[in-house]
Amino acid sequence: MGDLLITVAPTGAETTKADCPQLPTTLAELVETARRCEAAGAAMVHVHIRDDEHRPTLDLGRLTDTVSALRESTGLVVQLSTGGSVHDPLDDRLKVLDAAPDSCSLTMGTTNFGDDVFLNPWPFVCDLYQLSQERHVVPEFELFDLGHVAALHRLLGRFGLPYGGKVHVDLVMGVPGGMPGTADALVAAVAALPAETTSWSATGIGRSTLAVGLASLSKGGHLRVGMEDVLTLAKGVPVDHNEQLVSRAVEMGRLAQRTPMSGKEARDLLGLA
Ligand code: KMH
Ligand code: ZN
Repeated sequence: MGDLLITVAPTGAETTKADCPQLPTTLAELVETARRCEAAGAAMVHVHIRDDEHRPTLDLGRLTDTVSALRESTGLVVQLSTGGSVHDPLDDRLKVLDAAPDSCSLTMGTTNFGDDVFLNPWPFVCDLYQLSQERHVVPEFELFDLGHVAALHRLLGRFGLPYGGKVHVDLVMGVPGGMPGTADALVAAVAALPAETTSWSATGIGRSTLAVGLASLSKGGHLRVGMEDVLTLAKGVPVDHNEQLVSRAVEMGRLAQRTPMSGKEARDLLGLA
């Protein structure tokens, strides 16, 4: 029985193919990545897609094809990003649910994002949450800041539990503009989570990846890793394939006496039918 959820976030919307040719941006590359990451120990994939020029897109046809291809080729829980890129309009981000993924990310508030702003106004958060309930998509609440934890209390208080009855949270730490990727910040955020929370993971951006991963394991949390969040294994050592990050997460889990869960076990954890 697995007790460690490892989510892989293989692509993201921020890194260019020109800067990082090994980033999986085509559907074929994404499927190959997903298969290898599942074999290495991942149970969920957090998906951003790209167009033919490798630019971030929320094209509905491509999203739908991506969900189908990942379902055909893997047993992973397929989570589509509703965050997209900082340039995506809110309406397009709502339409992501038309692609009928198992899960969607749902960020709980606006945050400075490097030099940009990642916009998540409260009415948009409410609309997206209610849409996820209607469409039977399980949200993963993305918390970039302690204020987002408070917003999650408010959302659950107003609209009740997500589809499936489970509350799964991901702490996204170390974004320039959000909470820092430190053990202290993780402990504070976990202590403030709503009582309804049934599982939580954490990811540390860039160099905070190891500090956050180890802190998460020591607090009994789950792990998200991937090239969306970090592009090096150590200073000056680039990630060649997302599988390396998943394998490292498995190894960190092994030291903490945790066993990676399968996609099926992850479905139970997240309340997916
Ligand atoms: N690309 C970021 C602006 C999500 O996937 O929901 C937002 C993001 C969060 O990656
Ligand atoms: Zn994302």
